[in-house]
Parts: sequence; structure tokens; C-alpha cells
Amino acid sequence: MAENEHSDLWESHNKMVLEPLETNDPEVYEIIRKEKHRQKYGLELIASENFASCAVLQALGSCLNNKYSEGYPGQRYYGGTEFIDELEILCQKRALEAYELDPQKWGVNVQPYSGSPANFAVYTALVEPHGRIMGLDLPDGGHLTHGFMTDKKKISATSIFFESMPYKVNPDTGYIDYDRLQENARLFHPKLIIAGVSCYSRNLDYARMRAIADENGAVLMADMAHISGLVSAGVVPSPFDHCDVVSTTTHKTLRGCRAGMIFYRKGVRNVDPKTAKETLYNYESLINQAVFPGLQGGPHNHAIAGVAVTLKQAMTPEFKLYQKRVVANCQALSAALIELGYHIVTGGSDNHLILVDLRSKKTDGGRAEKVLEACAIACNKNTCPGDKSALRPSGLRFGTPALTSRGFREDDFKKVAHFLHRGIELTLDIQNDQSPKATLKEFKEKLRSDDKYREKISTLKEEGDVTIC
Ligand code: DSN
Repeated sequence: MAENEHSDLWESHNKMVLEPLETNDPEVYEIIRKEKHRQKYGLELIASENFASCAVLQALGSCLNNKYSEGYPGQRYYGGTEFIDELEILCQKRALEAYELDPQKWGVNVQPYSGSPANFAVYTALVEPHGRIMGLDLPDGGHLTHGFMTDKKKISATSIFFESMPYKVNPDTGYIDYDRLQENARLFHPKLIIAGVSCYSRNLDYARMRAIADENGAVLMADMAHISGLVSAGVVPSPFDHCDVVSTTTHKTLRGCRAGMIFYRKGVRNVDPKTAKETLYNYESLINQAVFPGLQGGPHNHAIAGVAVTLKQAMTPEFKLYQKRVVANCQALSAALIELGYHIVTGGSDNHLILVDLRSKKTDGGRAEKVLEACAIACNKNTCPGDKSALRPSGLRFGTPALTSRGFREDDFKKVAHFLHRGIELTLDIQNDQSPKATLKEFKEKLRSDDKYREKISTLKEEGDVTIC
């Protein structure tokens, strides 16, 4: 009897492991279905997001998820890794090819789980505990992992375990203040300088940063996460010409799955002119050891497969065309918003994103983000140069990669600009209907409960669906 019960149970176990998600877990299936609908019918303007291709998602959802393979190709702590080795080597080869790097001079680690672990691995590899780093301040467009802290608190682990001194943008122009960076670097003597951004619409001056790093004997690291697709397509300057180390995520403009990579220089660093003695770069073993076993366990092989597919696609003429369109669309969006009377930080964009400063419109990013979200337009609030408080950021960040993947062209982005304008006007209407002291919570409550505004939002949402999607 007991045996029979077990055999029934085993049969149902086998059914469970083979059953499709739709019937096996309708609750999760339904959430995914709703999110898919949101992605398909809303306007996705978050600068760091994109729509991964079908092939990338297939690789990601494959049996490679099941395999442990701690170590590196040829030196694993698990058996059964012959195909995993083949995959990781292929991914490394494609990564170097996608950025036209000579394998004698550059190596790559494709195991980081994403951008934050990749950055932390670089710091722990190349900077001693409490060694000094300089990155663009988060409120000025840098990233959390570039050493973020406030006057009161060290926020990112990067600022807890390393000593961070940020550099800033000029509050009047919005451009990075390289003179100030140079002055401060001369005083701070950083071990590592980060050339990387999360919300900065202009090309970085890598040559200038190289010179500043050299003055201080510092490592120059680029975090090209936001622009890695644009770099591989050659539509923005390449950090590889000037940097020692380059980290990246793989899911933003590169349009792959969520993962990370670290590129590092290797081979001959310099030759002594008198003795002809060669000095070699020592980054390879330090970085590989920092990723594994220093910070991570087994690599996510399904993600490495997704990255390999991403990189193959990134080397095609179709992808280059896509990246050109991302930039052209961003410039069209920027020009259309300027025509509608908006202030764009730095006056425009060289890449895939813009930052709109709403101070002249007498509103802020938090309120506008909520109204746009209600209208099925996804974007994010962002601090603008000179903002006094990160709690009430003045700006909105918009990016064009996702909608460009959907086929939007410049004329579509002009329409998008008009939708954004109507959403921001609606924000002002709601705001003017409340006490100037109303909190964001009270603003959201009015947005949610006032029939007059709910109706306007529904109209805008429906028009967006019909006109553009
Ligand atoms: N959170 C990402 C962004 O939105 O820029 C960076 O990791």
C-alpha cells in the first residue's frame, strides 16, 4: 500500500517537473503575462532597459542553468564541464572580437553576475582595503558602485571598504568638471579612477582622464555599462583606447541578458629603454581571482550563453544600424522636448539618454514619474546638477534603447515628447490643485483617487496605445 502511494506520488512528481509554467504555476504565469503586456503596450523609456532578443532569452532559459562549474576553462572544481568550457571560451572570444581587441593585449572575464559585482571585483583586485578611488558622484550622474556616500552615511559597500572622493559636474553646464577632478586627484592621490556614468548624456574625455590617472600613478577603469552597445557599434568613443580595465553589464544598450564582464589589459606594459627589460600587466590573475574564488561561486552558465549570443548579434551590421538609430532617436527626443520649452541638462545628448531638468517647470521628477507611470510611460526620476536633496530630485531620465528596439524612429519620438509634455502638464495641474506643502504621498493619493485626473490619465494612456504601439 505504502509503496503504491509512493509510486503515485512519484508519477505526479514527474508530471510536475515536465509541466509547462502556465498550468504548473498559474500565479507566476499570470504575473509574467501581465508584465509582458506592460512591456509591450507601455512606453519604455528607462535608459538602462532594453528588450533582449528571442535567442538570448532561449539561451537563458536553457539546461545550462543546471550546471555548476566553479573555476575557469580547463581548471574546474566539478566534473562534466567539457561543454561549459567550450561555451565560456566562445563567449570570451566573442567579447574580444565585439570590441576589436587583440587577445595578446586584452583578456576578459565573463563570469560576473552583473555590473555591481563586476565593479566590486575590480576594486578588490586592484585596490587594497581602504585604498582610494574616485568616481563621478551619484547625484551628478555616477553609479552607486562608484563610491557613493552622503555627508551622513556611507551608502555603497564601495565607500565602506574603500575611501571614496567623488568628482562632480559643473552645476551650470552639466558637463564633467575635469579641471576640478585633476586638482582633487593631485591632493587625494587615488589608486583608481572610474570613468563611468549612469546618467550623463555626453561622451567622456577618456584621454583627459588617462592623463589625470597617469599623473597620480592610478589605474583608469571605465564602467561602460550604459554605453557598451554604442561602443561595440562604434557610435561613441571607445574606452579601450585609454583605459586599463573596462567593466560592463550586458543588458542595457548591448541588449543581452543580465550579466557582467570585465576586460583587462595583459601582456607587455612597458619596456625599459636602457635595459630593454619588459614589465608585464598583472591584472589577469588578480581580476580572475577576485571574481572567483574572491567574491563569487559558480558562474551562471545560462547567462554566459545569453551573453555569447548577445555578442554574436552585436557584431552584425543590423546591430550597428540599431545603435545609430538609438542615438538619432535620442537627439530627436531631446530636440522635440527643447522645442516644447524643456531644459535638457548639457543642452542635448551624444548617446542614448537625456536628463530633463524640471526646476524651470516648477515641479520635480518624483511627481512627474508617478503621473507618467500611471499613463503607462516608464522612466525614472533623477537628480540634476546642483540639486540640494536627493530625496526630491528635479529631473527625469529618458533613454531610447528599448523603444528603438521596437522600431521607433525620430518621428515616433516626437510623438513621445508630446505625450511626456502632456503627462508633465497634468503633473502641474494636480500639483496646483493641492497645497504647495503637499507631500509626494498626498500627491500620489490625489492622482489615484480624484476622478477628474483618473479620466485624463486613461485618455492619455489609450491615445498612447492607439497612436504609437
Ligand atoms: N540601475 C542602473 C541604471 O538604471 O542606470 C545602473 O545599474
